[in-house]
Amino acid sequence: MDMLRTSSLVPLRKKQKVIQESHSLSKHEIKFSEVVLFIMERKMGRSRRTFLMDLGRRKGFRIENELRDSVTHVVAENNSCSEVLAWLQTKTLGDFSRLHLLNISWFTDCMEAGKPIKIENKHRLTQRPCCGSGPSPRPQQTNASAVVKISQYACQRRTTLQNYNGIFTDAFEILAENYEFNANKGPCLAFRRAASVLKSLPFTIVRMNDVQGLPCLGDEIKGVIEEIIEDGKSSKVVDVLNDEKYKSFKLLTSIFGVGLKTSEKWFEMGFQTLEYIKADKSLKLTKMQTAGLLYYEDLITPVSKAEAEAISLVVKDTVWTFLPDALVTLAGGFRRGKKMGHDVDLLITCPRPGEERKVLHNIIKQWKKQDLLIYYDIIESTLDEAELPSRRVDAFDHFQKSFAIFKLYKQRLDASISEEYQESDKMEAKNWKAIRIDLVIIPFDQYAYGLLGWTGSRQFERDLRRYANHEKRMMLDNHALYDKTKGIFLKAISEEDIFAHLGLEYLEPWERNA
Ligand code: DCT
Ligand code: MG
Repeated sequence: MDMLRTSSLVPLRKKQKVIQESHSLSKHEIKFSEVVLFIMERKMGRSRRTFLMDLGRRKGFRIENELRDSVTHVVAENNSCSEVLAWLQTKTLGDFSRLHLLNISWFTDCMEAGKPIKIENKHRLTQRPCCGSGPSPRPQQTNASAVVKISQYACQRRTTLQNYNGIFTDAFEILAENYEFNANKGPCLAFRRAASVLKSLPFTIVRMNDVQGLPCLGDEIKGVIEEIIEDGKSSKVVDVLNDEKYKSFKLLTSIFGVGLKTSEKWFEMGFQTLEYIKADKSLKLTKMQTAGLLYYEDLITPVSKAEAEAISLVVKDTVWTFLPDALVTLAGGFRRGKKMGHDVDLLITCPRPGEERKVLHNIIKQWKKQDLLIYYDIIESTLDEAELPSRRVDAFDHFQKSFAIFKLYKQRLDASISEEYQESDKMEAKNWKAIRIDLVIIPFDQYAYGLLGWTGSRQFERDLRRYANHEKRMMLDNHALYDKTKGIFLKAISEEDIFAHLGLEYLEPWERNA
C-alpha cells in the first residue's frame, strides 16, 4: 500500500484547512515543475475542486491554491472564456495574456496520461459557456463504459499495473480486508471485485456519471465512490483504519505463519503487539511462526525484482546440477511485471516425465549444506489421491511444494562499488536478507495449468474459474480443465491453449493485474 495514498484517506486536518494549504506544503512530490496549475472554484464548487487538486498533486502536478504570478495554466469548468477573463481582471495579477485558459477536459486527459499533455484546440476555453450548470461530459473516447461494455469477469478485461483509480481501489481494498478480518465473505468479495473493475478502467473517475454502466458496483460501493469524489476520502475507511481489531489483525497477519484463525485467537487473548507475543513463553508457536517473528523486519520489507531474479538464478544453478533440462520460471506478481513483491514464486518442471520428483529434496539438501535456508517446510504432492479438477475455488493445489525462507547474501554484482563501501559492508554483522520463497514442482503435462494458476493475480484466478464454471460449464484448477458437457479433460501445452479452450482472448501476464 502506497503510504501517500493511505495517509490522504485519514483526516489529518479539517477540510477547511486542507483547502487553504499551499502546494509548497503538499506532501506529494512535484514531477512536472514547468507546468503550474490553478483550478477555478467558480461554478465547480469547493469540494470538487479540492478533489481534483488532490488528484493532480498525487500525480506529481504542481497546483497552487491561490492565483499567483507563477501560474501558467488556468483550468475551469462550466465557464466561458470571457467569464474567466472577466474574473481574471478582478485579480491583481500581472500580464495574464501568457496564461493558458483551459477547459477541465485538458486536466482529465492529463490525469489519464499521468503527465501534462499537449494542448489541443478542444481543450481551450470557448466563448460560450460550455454546458450550462450541469457537469460537463467526459471526453467521449475516455469513458470506456459508454463505448464498450465492461465484463464482470477479470479474465475478459485487460488490467495492467497502470491504475488510474488508486484513490478508490486502495479504499476498497482496506474495506475488503476489514470484512475479511470479520469473516464477512460476501461484502469482502464484492469490494475486491469492484476494485478489480476500477483497476481496468483507462480513465480516472471524477464524477458519478463515470461509473454508470460499470459491473459489480452495488449501492454501498457507489456510496464510497461518491464520498471520495466529494470529500477526497471515505469516512468508512477512516473508521476502519482507526479500528483496534483491524489494526491488530493487520499486524498479526503480517507475521509469516499467522493466518486469520491464529490472529483471531491472539486478538481475543489480548496480544496486540509483537513484543507481547515474543515475550509470552506460554504461547505455543509453530516453527513457521517462530521464524516469522525472528525475521519479521526482513520479511515485511518488499522483495525487489533484482532480488527475485538473483534467487531465481541460484535456483537454476542448483536445479541444473541435478536436472540439466529442468525449466525454472519466476511466476506470481513478478511475472505480471510488478517491481516489488512479498515473496518469490518459482515453478520447476522437467520435460522427461517423473524426473521432477526428486528435485525438491535435492535442492533443500544442497541449500542446507550451503547455509542458504533459514526455514523450510516440504509439502508432498497429493496428485495421486486428488480428484481433479477441484470444486473448491480457493483450495490449495496438489503439487509438491516448499514454503521457505531463503538467505540471500548481498551480492557485489556491481564491480564499480568503491573499496570504502566494501570495507563498511564487511563490518556489517548481517550481510544477507531473509526472503520468503515458494518452490512449486509441476509435472510437465500440467505445466501450462500450473503456470496460469501461479501467475495470478488472485482476483484474476478467481474470475477465470468462475467464468469457466458459469459461462462454459467447465472446471478449471491449477492442474486441469474439465469440460462437463463433453465429459473430457482438455489438454494444454501453453497458456494460450487454455484461453482458447475457454473461448477467451489471450491476455498477457502483465494484463492480468486484476
Ligand atoms: N496461488 C495459488 N495457490 C496458492 C497461493 C497462490 O494458486 N495457494 C497463486 C495466486 C497468485 C500466485 O499464485 C502468487 O501468489 P502470491 O505470491 O500470494 O501473489 P502475488 O501476486 O505474487 O503477490 P506478491 O507480489 O505480494 O507476492
Ligand atoms: Mg508472490
